Amino acid sequence: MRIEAVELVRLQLPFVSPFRTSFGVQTGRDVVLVRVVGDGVEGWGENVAGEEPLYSAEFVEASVLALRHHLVPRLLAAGDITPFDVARVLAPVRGWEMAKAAVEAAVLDAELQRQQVSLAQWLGGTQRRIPVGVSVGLHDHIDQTVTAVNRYLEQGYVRIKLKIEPGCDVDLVRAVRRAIGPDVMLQVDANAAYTLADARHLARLDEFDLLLIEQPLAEHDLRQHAQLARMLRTPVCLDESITSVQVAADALALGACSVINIKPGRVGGLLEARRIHDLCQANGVPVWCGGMLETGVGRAANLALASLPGFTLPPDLSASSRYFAHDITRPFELVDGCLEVPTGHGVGAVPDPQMLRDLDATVERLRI
Ligand code: NPG
Repeated sequence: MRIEAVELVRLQLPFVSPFRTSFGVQTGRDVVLVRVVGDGVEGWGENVAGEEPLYSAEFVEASVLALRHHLVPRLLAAGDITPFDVARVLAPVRGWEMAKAAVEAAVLDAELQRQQVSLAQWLGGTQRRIPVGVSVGLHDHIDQTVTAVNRYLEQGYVRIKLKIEPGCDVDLVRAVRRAIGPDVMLQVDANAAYTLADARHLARLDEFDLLLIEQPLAEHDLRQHAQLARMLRTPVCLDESITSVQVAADALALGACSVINIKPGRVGGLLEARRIHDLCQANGVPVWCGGMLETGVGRAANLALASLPGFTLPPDLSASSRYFAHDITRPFELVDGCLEVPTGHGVGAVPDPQMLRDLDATVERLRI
């Protein structure tokens, strides 16, 4: 298809409650959506960059510049393209995986509207309903985390992920494990907050039968993750470190992890995400779909990805109401602990124009 115009749609969406991780507190999202128009169809993609460069180097303000000055002009100049061409067209620009992923998702959405097929079907998804997990942020007191965890379990979530940081780990996990019993799936996420010197301390988590510990060390510490993995019984999962299928292959070869969290935004798009899935599936490595506090636009695309057969662990894909009083798309709702994979053409979730107006979304239109 030929992309005739691209819009950058920007809006502020507050959270129902603040979300705290080892790298900071977030009270809402500064959302950038990419809308592409061409061949009589439109497509939407979500840029998941955060407001500050704390999770990774990419952040919203800068990724808008990358989109406006470097990525969108290349897309508009590319002529007739398929979704497979997007990554190649954008490759000369280094970095900006989240911005690139938003562009690719928007082109995929538009192309699949044209082909009248859903993203899940096109990707090769096999699951229609996905049992989902929830990510629980840090609180000031352990009791508050336990209360939040109990509330999420009552709502039906099948797996709990606890954010941890130095000073808020072993006692927290012990209290939560005691409260929920031995059978509920439980995992922790450090967001790169530890060093290898903490290895003996982190080994104290082994007794709580965790599914995994996610990203204990810094992004580039693959060799040190391999050393740590040998010292823990808890499986090590990587998130921030895995920025491409090539890094995934290196990490597995080094023994840096035995599980991978796949996020399309972190790896530059849904197609690279699927390559990581395929690599892991071929090597018997379990994967799960991570989340970046997406609106319905990104959530729908993640659900399609998470419907692929190798996604054997529950994703960080909660109901829209976990984060937002009003999502910008139709809300995703939990039914018996599951979210339904969208079946509409393309990504299967479109922003509601009235919601965009109510939120004073700004629209910047770029064309050749
Ligand atoms: O449910 O979408 C969700 C959020 C899941 O905890 C979650 N995401 O490190 O995986 C993470 C974390 C995150 C949040 C990362 C915000 C970056 C920004």
